[in-house]
Amino acid sequence: MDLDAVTKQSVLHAKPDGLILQYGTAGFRTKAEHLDHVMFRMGLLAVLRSKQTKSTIGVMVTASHNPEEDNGVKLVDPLGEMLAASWEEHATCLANAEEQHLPRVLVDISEKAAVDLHQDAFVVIGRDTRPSSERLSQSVIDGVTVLGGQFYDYGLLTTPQLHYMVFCRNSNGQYGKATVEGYYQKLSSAFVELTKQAFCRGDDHRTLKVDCANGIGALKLAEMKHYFSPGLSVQLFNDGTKGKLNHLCGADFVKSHQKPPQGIEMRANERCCSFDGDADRIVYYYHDADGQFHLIDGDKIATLISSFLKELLLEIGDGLSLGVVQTAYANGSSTRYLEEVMKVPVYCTKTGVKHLHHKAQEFDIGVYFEANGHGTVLFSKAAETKIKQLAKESEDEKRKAAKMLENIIDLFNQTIGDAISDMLVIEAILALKGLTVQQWDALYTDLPNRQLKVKVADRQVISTTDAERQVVKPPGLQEAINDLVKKYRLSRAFVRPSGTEDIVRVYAEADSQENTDSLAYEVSLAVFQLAGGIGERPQRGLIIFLKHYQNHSLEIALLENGLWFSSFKSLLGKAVE
Ligand code: NG1
Ligand code: ZN
Repeated sequence: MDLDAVTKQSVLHAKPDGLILQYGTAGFRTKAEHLDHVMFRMGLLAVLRSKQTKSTIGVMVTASHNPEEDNGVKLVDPLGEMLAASWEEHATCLANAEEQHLPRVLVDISEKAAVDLHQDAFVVIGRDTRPSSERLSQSVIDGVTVLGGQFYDYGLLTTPQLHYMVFCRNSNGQYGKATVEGYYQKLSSAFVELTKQAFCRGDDHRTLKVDCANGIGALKLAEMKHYFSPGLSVQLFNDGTKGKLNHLCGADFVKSHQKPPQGIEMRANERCCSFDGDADRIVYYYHDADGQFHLIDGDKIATLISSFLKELLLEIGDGLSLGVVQTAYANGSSTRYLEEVMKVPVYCTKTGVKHLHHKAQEFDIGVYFEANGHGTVLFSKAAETKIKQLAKESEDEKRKAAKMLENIIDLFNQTIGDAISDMLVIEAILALKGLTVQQWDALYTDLPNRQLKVKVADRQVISTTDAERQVVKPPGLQEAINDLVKKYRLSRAFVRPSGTEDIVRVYAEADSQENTDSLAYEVSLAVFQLAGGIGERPQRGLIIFLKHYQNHSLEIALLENGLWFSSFKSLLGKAVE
């Protein structure tokens, strides 16, 4: 390691004094202007990780669903997975090292992780469409080159495409060709093969409206859509030509506000979906004939996919195990349906796909989805081999089912949740089963739920256990939540510090929306009081007051913002006081 060169270069990517960042749920995320040094240092770290694993490592520059002004970075491990937990600590140390300590921290990491410094290093880089992303990815490249690493810059990519590239390269092309073209071809041919049967029946003019969050998904889907048409024709909205990234659109907006994005033309009963800003999440939705909005989130996506897979597994009858992995944010109705109606084992992990992914690897076939629409399906090597063998050798019906599974394996991006890949899987299943979006939605009814954010001085004062469903610290908070939950039917609530935003998240569900909102408010207040809330206190009166208004946008602006009252006042002026 040429530490002098590192020191010289690092001055050009100097760390702002006193800035401390944490490698969180999905890497580092904050305002773009604070990230230059982090990018440079993640370039350095990617080289060390590449030398240590003797593999290609990925670096993705994105802040997913965060506002356009934010940015972020995460490293992708050799199999296309999220960075190993022990290296997250190294990432945090390196990002926070003061300038003069940087060489020592690099040496420390190399020693602790037994990095062979003579080994070659190769890093691949991708970025989303944020205005800051190009400059920041150049800082990553500066970090890679100063440590003597080789790199390939893919430029604009969705996050899951970068994960795919990393795995392709490390599997010597066995997983697929490490090009954008290779990605399009792999997924599209699996989709076309899988849906042949359905489209022969004449159901060959499926259309789907896609809200692309004004992000990278629009560019990539526009390139890809010719590969799978005419079976499926997608119509793109919020394609980035006019609107701002993630602003009033995208999967996160639709899920958290439980309403359609702006900029999409929806007709009654039409199937629509939204990607998030880096196209690793997807949610579906529609308006019914009465104009009521229906959201089909990650939980219902997991349910559709699991029931389809379960049917195919029964047909091949080979005893392969199927499990579903969720987080505490999964709607209680979905868990009940999966366990009691479908008789599928369900597991709960901490928030963040790395946790779900690892749990899902314990099954022959592991389905994992976060309620927000981030998820995929993993097939073990043994399951894949078995399925491939049955697709060649077995008799009619069994062979047909095995062939479908074979194509499904190729259609899923098994490295990480992928909005494009998930969309194609869902469209294939709906076509094959002849299901409408309404029939899919009717599998079960979601319990009313509400997510709120509370601002506190230091969100790390809250620590949790039991897959984040129970608070351990600060004292008294869990007892307060327990007492509040007891007041309502079918109720559940939990709180946890966000790993991507400087807030505490509150989740509540109960038998009615009114009770859910009351519970969410009361829990927010408990957090505010017991965990050092800052700014204005959550206000119950305003929620009740708002019920007299039919305009949902007012209600949402108020509820979503930790500083509820001020945003409310700014919308309606003195009239509300
Ligand atoms: P945080 O901010 O830690 O809650 C959010 C999502 C996660 C995950 C990450 C990464 C919720 C409640 N949380 O994490 O599920 O997707 O962002 O993007 O949706
Ligand atoms: Zn994302």
